[in-house]
Amino acid sequence: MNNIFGVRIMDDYIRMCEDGVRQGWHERNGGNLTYRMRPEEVEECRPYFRKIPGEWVAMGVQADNLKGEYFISTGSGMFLANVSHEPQNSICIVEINEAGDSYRIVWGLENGGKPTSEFPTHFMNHSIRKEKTKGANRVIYHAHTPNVIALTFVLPLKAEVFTRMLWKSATECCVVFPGGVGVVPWMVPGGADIARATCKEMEKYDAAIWAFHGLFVSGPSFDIAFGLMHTIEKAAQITCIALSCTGGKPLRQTITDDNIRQIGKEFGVTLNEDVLNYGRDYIDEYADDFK
Ligand code: 2HA
Ligand code: ZN
Repeated sequence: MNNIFGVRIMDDYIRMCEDGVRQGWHERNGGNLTYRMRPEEVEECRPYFRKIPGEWVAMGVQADNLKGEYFISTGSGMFLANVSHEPQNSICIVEINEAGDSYRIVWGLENGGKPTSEFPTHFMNHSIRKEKTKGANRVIYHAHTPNVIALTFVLPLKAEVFTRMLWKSATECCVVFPGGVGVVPWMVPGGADIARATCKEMEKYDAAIWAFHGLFVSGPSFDIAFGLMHTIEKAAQITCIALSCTGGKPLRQTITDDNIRQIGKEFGVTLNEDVLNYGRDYIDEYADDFK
C-alpha cells in the first residue's frame, strides 16, 4: 500500500459517501459525514499526513472528551458526489488540539477549504454520543432525506409523534431505533444554535430530524449509522405513501402499541417507554387541531 486510499478506514468512509449519493440524499453540497478515528487508524494514515499541518482554527465550541482526537470530515461546500472521484480535494483529516477547542487539517483538501459547515454540530454531538455510549459511537452523519423532510410539513414536530409513526410504518423499525427519533424545529444551519438544539436531542436519541432540512444520525460504525439513516428514511417513505393513498383520511389499520411492545420483548430491545406511554398518534394530534 503506498497511499492513504489503501487504508481500510478511508475506503470505508469514501464508500459511505457513495452509498448516500446513490440513495439521492446528497444533491449539490448537501449533507456531511464525520468519523472519530481509532488510534491505530490514525497511525495507519499518519505516513500520508501533510509535512506541515494547517493552522489551528478555533471552533467556537469546546469538548474535554475530544481533546487530541482525529476526525475524518467532508469539506465545507464540497459535493459528496465528488468524494470517490477526488477524495484528496473533497475530504480531510483534522486533529483536535489539547484544549479541545480548535482543529487543524493534517491531510486532504489539497486545493484548500475547511471541514464541513456543520462541524461545530458534529463535534458537539460526537462529544455527547461518545459520553453516552462510553466511547462506542464514532460516526455522525447528516443527509437530506426527502421523505423525512416531507413528513416535517405534515406531522406535528414532536419526537413522540414522529417516532410512533415511524415505528408503525414497518414491523422492524422499532428494533432498529428502539430509543426513538428526536425532532429539532426549523433553524439556521451551520451555527452554534442548531448545534446546541441537536445536542439536546442526541442526549436522548441517536437520531434527530431537522425540520424542513433533513436527518442527523450517530452510530458506532459506518454500517450502523448508514443503516439507521436508511431505515428512518424508508419508514418515512412508507408513511408518505400510505398517507398519500388515503388522501388525508386516517389509515384503516396500523401496528398497535401492543404489537410494538410484543416485538420489543421478542427481539430483546428496550423501547423508549416515554414514546409508548405518549399514547397519541398523529391523527389524535390532528383531532385537537380541528376541534
Ligand atoms: O453541508 O447539508 O446542513 C451542507 C449541509 C448543511
Ligand atoms: Zn444539510
